[in-house]
Amino acid sequence: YSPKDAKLVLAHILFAFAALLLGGIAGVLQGLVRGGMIKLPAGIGYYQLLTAHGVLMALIFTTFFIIGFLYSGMSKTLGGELLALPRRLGWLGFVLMASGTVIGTIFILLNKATVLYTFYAPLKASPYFYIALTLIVIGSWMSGLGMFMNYRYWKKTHKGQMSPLFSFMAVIVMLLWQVATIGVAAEVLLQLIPWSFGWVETVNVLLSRTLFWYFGHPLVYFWLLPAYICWYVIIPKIIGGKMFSDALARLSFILFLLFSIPVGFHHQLTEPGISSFWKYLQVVLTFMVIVPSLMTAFSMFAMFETTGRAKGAKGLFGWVKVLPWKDVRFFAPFMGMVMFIPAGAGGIINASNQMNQVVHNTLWVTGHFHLTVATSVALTFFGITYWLIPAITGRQLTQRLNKLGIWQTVIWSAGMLVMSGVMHAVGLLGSPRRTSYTTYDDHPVTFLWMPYHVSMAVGGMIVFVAVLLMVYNIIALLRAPKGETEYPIAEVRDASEPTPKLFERWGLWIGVTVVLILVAYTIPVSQMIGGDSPGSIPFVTW
Ligand code: HAS
Repeated sequence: YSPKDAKLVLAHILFAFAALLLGGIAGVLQGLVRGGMIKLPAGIGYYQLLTAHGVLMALIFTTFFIIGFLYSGMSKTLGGELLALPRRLGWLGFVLMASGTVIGTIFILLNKATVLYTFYAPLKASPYFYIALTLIVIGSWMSGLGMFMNYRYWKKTHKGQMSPLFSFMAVIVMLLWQVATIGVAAEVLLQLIPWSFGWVETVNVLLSRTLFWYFGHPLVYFWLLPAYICWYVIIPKIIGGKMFSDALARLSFILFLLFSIPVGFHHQLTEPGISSFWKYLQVVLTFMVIVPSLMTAFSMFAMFETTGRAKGAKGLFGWVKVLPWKDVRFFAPFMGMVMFIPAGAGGIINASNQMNQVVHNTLWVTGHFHLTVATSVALTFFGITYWLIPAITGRQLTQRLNKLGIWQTVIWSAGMLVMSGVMHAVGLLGSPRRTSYTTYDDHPVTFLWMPYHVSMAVGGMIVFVAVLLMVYNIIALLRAPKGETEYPIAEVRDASEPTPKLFERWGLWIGVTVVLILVAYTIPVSQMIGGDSPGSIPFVTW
């Protein structure tokens, strides 16, 4: 593996795990506060810790890990080394994002940015927190630009050839990110920074939340799709099989590009000021974005079964027996896949308007995203880390480390299962999300919820043990004996259909994406800007 590229990738991955550790500490502490089990010293607040937890885990751990992983696969599949300029852009992106993270974290720790990871108005942070976020977004754009350039060069020099699947998927992920972050950039630059500096007195809350969710929903697919890259491209190789279909994989990613963005209103179904027609339209589009996940589930089952049969497995479920259960590179992402079945079902419940009225703003939603991003996605990222670090640093994933990895996966899965399961249950009993013990959980009326909150904290402590073990494993991976570890990239099954050239007509897919966004957002956003949204009071002074 190219040593220069290895440095860039490793910097991202290690930064990501440093964020995971800090975010994990904040996470377990806020869980204990919420369970009424500890009191925080030195004026530290529950919401402050919750902000640190959400920002460091959901925004920083994921973004750094994803950019590092995508760069690694581009280097591997586009000729074995990145071009000089894309690599330099990668470093520029890293420095900007890292500086933004440090500044942002300082402001959160100073209690000057206690605005939660969604940071939408009317909660107000110090302007420097928003500037820090801007640095992170601009940094990520630099990295995305680097990847697009490298990909374009490959296409130019390989006229008429289909690009390697990993790189195709990486480009979709970064395109999705590029289009989505325009929303949050507009919110931060045009609304939050001027407002927090005091240059303007009011802020259009409805518009700010809409711009946030225009970004916030594709954000969740920005987390999910790199995990899908692992499921489609890496896992078949690890289990000694082949990919089910290149065409199906590409189509599912294209559908994510089209349908991830015009769906933000499903986070705003209880929001006054958006007419039910536009909510309805975006709910329909939300159900469209479920399709590529169902295609992925089908593809995974098909890949497991064809591989199993090639190995001589018999019967309906014979393939289960021949899977490499003792290999953490498979086991961790597989646990992620299994958990994604209930996690996805929960998402479909959330998206259904009537049921959303029951679960919105309850701990059910927190349970949903701990199963999706913190279980399915995180476990897949851990599974990747176990081979990626040794593969790029020229070391071995020893049997001992593999075993520790399996333990770490089991502990993480068990803790998350307890925590998320309980969150779903107590959410249905009406327990609100993002509410500290002292806000009203200590009121006698809430006695029904308290045992659940204590169980959540216990689940959180189990997960924290897995965070510590992961950090230990990473240090051990960096010091593992020298040797070779494979960067696993699967081939496609011989019997699969050829991939239509149409799938690489980028202009077409970007064009359709833009049209869908315009259809879903133009009229409601113009109503918000004009101040004539149905039933809303859009201008609030805070
Ligand atoms: Fe979600 C809220 C709807 C997926 C994350 N979601 C959130 C929030 C986050 C989040 C962070 O419609 C909270 C935001 C906040 O702070 O307010 N979500 C959905 C839907 C899906 C979905 C329809 N969400 C995700 C993913 C996330 C994520 C993925 C992170 C990575 N979500 C919502 C809605 C809300 C929401 C509403 C707002 C709620 C509210 O009121 O506030 C879908 O994409 C899900 C589709 C998934 C599937 C599952 C396919 C299964 C597969 C696994 C196959 C397994 C195999 C192994 C092969 C249909 C691919 C099997 C082997 C065996 C042996 C069994």
